[in-house]
Amino acid sequence: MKKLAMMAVLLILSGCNLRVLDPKSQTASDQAFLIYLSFGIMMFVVLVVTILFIGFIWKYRETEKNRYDIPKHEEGNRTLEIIWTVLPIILLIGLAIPTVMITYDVSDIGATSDDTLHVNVVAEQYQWTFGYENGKETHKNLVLPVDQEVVLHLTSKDVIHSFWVPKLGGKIDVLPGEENQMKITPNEEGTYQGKCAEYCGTLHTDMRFETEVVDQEEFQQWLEE
Ligand SMILES: [Cu+2]
Repeated sequence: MKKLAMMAVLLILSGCNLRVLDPKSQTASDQAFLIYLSFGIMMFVVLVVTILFIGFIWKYRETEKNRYDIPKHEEGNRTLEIIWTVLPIILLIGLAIPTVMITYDVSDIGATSDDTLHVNVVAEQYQWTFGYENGKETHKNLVLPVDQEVVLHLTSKDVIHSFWVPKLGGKIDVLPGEENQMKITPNEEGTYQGKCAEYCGTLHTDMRFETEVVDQEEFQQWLEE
């Protein structure tokens, strides 16, 4: 009982500041759209199957009249076969097209413009280093300008970490010896919690950080400080 109560408390406390599906960037909005789309398609399938299931149970229930009937044997039904082959294909195409488009767009670093901001994100046990183009470095706070395209270049010095700011985008692995990239355009000012989402050692929890999205002027000022 005590254990259960403690687990409940942990669950409630741990969920405080890392809210998912509350997008504050274009990338996060696109990803949220994909989640809602796949959930919608899934619920549609569940609904249709449930209605048919209940309908058939009712239609073919035992009654006084049919108790001793032997059902006619159906040797395949072309219309039905076509429907349940084609319908899932259509649903999957409807899911695949936006998924591929958004996934490629989020990681299409080649399509950036001249005023894209590039930030080097280096993970190590147990801290992040956010490096800007003018040489400025921070550890606990990643500061980004609002409404500007940002490309994060993510690498690790040791083990596998995972960069995660739920309100700005999904998790992305940070690997040693390899660079992963992520394109985000924050569209609302504010402070968003971030963390390492891959257990990387004893002080893994130290890898929390804050992402501050500020207006352009404030950002330039901060950058030159
Ligand atoms: Cu880590």
